[in-house]
Amino acid sequence: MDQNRTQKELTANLKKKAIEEGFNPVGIANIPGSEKIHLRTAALQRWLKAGFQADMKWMEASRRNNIETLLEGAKSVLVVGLNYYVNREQSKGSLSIARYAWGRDYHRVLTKRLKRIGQWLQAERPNCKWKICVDSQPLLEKAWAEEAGLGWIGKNSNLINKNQGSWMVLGNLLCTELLIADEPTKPLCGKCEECIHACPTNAISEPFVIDSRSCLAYHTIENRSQFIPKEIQAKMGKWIAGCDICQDVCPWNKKKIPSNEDPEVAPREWVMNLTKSQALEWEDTIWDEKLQGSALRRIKPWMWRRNAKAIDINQKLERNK
Ligand code: B12
Ligand code: SF4
Ligand code: SF4
Repeated sequence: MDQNRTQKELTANLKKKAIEEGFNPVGIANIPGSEKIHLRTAALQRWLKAGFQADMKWMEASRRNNIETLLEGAKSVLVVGLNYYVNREQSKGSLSIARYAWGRDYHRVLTKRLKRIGQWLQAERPNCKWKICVDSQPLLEKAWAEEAGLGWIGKNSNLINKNQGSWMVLGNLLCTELLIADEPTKPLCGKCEECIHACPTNAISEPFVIDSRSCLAYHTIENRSQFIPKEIQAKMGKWIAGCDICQDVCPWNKKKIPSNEDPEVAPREWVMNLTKSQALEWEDTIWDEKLQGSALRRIKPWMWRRNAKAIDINQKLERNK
């Protein structure tokens, strides 16, 4: 069989495997990537120079500029999306928790499934090396997802898929096999600027660019200081963990998005019904139990109490003009 045909079959079967693992969309990009990857890497440099990483020092790792530093001889990357949208809402009195964290920790879910795919690939191509990257590795995941045709980077800076909106987390399987790449996706935001106007803190400083120093997701999840700045507190609304406002308003998320019935994305009941008094009163041991196997574990018990204290439950969120 000729080489092209075998690579075509391998690529098709690899994607089929990924779909069987519950991923959708899935796509392939070749390394080192197109001109767009250079533009996105330059955008990262501008972002860092402006100080938009706030205290996330790990964003400055120089390896983030070059995917080849993550796996020697890497030639391709399989990029996968896991749709975390479920057709449910939190109860009325609950504090707000971002959807990506309602179910089981996505780092674990994606890593476990990508590992099975990597093992399958290795059985097909015994000389092939592979590496899994989910969130915490220094990789520009959205830029590679765009390159692999999963969707486009919206003005709210999230990756959006035509059929699934932006309610998906991303994972990557780098490998030394040269696979057949997909076409990058064209951007479809058009003239819309809903997300920019809806952000209560003006954190979308210009289209596609998030200033973490103003972002509620940064302050509730990543900020390790004892207090949340007063000007942010005044705009928190009920957000205790993450923020979904710039996704909630996006027209691509208002279409009928398939509700994922996968038990690993099913919401935990406490997440749907968390009151301010519970968040303040739960001891560390209770938090520890609630946060087992959850991405919300990144928010330490003292941070939950800090965030809850900062929330005025009667506050109404205002849109930026
Ligand atoms: C740091 C980080 C954060 C920071 C900074 C956010 C940010 N936008 O950078 C904080 C803590 C604020 C954060 C928040 C959230 N995050 Co986050 N985060 C990351 C992380 C670790 C790195 C992102 C990064 O590289 N930022 C650096 C800057 C330079 O990149 P950027 O803003 O994305 O800029 C790109 C584009 O804007 C584009 N660009 C720049 N200029 C231009 C111009 C044009 C014309 C175009 C088209 C594009 C473009 O190029 C840039 C480089 O790729 C990734 C995981 C990873 N390893 O990639 C997850 C990740 C981006 N986060 C994710 C999620 C789910 C979230 C939240 C939705 C969680 C929540 N609900 O609270 C929010 C969303 C907030 C928002 N509007 O972005 C998902 C996004 C999935 C998706 N569908 O896109 C990721 C991919 C994690 C994962 N593995 O699934 N996050
Ligand atoms: S996550 Fe919230 S605070 Fe951050 S950019 Fe989006 S709307 Fe603004
Ligand atoms: S709200 Fe509009 S501008 Fe923002 S990401 Fe969605 S389509 Fe793009």
